[in-house]
Amino acid sequence: MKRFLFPTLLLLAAVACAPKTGAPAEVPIRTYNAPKATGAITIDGILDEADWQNAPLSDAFADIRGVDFEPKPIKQTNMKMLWDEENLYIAGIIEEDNVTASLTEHDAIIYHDNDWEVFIDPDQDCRFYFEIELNALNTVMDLLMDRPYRDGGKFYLPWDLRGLKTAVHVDGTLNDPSDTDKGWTVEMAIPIASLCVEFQTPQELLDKDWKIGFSRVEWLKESGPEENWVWNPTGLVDMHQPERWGVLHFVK
Ligand SMILES: [Ca+2]
Ligand SMILES: [Ca+2]
Ligand SMILES: [Ca+2]
Ligand SMILES: [Ca+2]
Repeated sequence: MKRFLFPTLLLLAAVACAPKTGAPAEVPIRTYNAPKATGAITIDGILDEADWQNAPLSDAFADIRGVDFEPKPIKQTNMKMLWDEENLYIAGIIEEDNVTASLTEHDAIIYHDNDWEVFIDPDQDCRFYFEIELNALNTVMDLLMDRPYRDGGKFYLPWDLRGLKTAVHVDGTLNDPSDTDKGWTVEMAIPIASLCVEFQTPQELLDKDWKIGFSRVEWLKESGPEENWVWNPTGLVDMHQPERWGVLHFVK
């Protein structure tokens, strides 16, 4: 009996990762070639480390429904990534003329504010992946998904990304609409060991490419609907399409 178990699990994983009917057949997948950091990265929201300056700037974020979808985002968003043996480092560069944030409790539903969102599936199997959201007050929501909602997935909000460090720098004034801000920057250090929930080692994870999605929720109108500006469009208003996220390649 035991020898049949492994192929069955593989089959389940393949089914879980297949795109569903009704969604666009093909979405171009972006790849980011992340350099290895040569020095320490101080998580203070300020991207003045030489490593950040040398890291490539991502493509500008587009509407979640597609790179050519109209209307296009009216505010620029980019990201950068770095890595070392301990951490994945993420920088978010978010143009914003009116930086706002209200939520202060850990694990609040952060996308009710304008936010910055990261989705990570290190082993690319569309199961057991991570979602991290934060606002301009650096309030974090982090959770673990067992699989996408479309496959009956459940989220586990009490899960916290052990050792996660995040910081935000506001270039302007927070919650003061009387002036014009330039934007906000996010700096994150994500311990690779804390993403090993499927019996991998950090080195095993670093040996291969990851799936990674970035999204920015922007409430242009208070009444909504919200804008979803993303690095790799999924083709529909739903980030929980892991096979359509971009690829993180670790440059060795
Ligand atoms: Ca820094
Ligand atoms: Ca996974
Ligand atoms: Ca949590
Ligand atoms: Ca302001």
